[in-house]
Amino acid sequence: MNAGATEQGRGRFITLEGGEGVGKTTNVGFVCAWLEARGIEVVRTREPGGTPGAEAIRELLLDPGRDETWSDDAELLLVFAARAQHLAKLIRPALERGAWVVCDRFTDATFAYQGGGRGLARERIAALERLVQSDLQPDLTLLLDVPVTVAAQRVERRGARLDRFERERETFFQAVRDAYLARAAEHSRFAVIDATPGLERVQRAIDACLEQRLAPWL
Ligand code: T5A
Repeated sequence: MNAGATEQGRGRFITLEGGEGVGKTTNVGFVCAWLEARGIEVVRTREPGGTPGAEAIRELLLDPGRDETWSDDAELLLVFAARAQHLAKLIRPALERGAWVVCDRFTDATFAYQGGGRGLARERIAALERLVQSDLQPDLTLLLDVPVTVAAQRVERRGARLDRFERERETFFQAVRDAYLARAAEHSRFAVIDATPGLERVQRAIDACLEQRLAPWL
């Protein structure tokens, strides 16, 4: 059995969440290195995406240059189509062989963006969550929380072409942040990390959180 696999042989599922530019991608690497240093096999992945088919759906979702805009329902279904493929081809097989999966965004992003941002009813999202995931949920979710103005400055400083979501208004990002914080208050698997300070301080906070929250499984 891999180091870190549970008695039943299943690995653990860790997700990183937060709005645009809060530092998820940067810190997914930190979490993977933290686990690998403890001898754990880690699969690093992201949503939307993670498999060739799901990455193709990601392109459809993020491309700002399309003539035809997605309806809110079409966007929701595309997100879950990508997730169904990702779960079937990558996440579930990895967990079943005892690897740990570290994923940049998962279904909490759907509740935050399609629910909070677009205003879709939570029950509609929850129905698709049940259909696609059954009872699979992350074991730990790190929510990187940053005021929307600070996150916007980071995205701007990075200087890359803005995707379809990054072109939304500030009220959209505020609604996304509020939805994430509300969700974190409801589910004990969340740890909220203040990601406003410099990277070194943020990673010290993540390190302390992983030490505490993963101790029972290591
Ligand atoms: N989406 C996704 C939905 O609508 N529904 C869903 O269900 C799912 C799964 C995906 C988009 O899809 C939407 C949400 C998203 O809009 P994405 O590219 O995966 O897009 O997500 P983004 O948030 O756009 O990813 P980014 O790469 O822009 O942001 P990250 O990953 O949070 O930030 P990162 O690590 O790239 O850092 C941004 C910049 O800040 C610096 C970094 O060096 C980088 O330059 N930085 C810091 N600077 C100062 N202090 C710190 N502490 C810093 N941490 C990072």
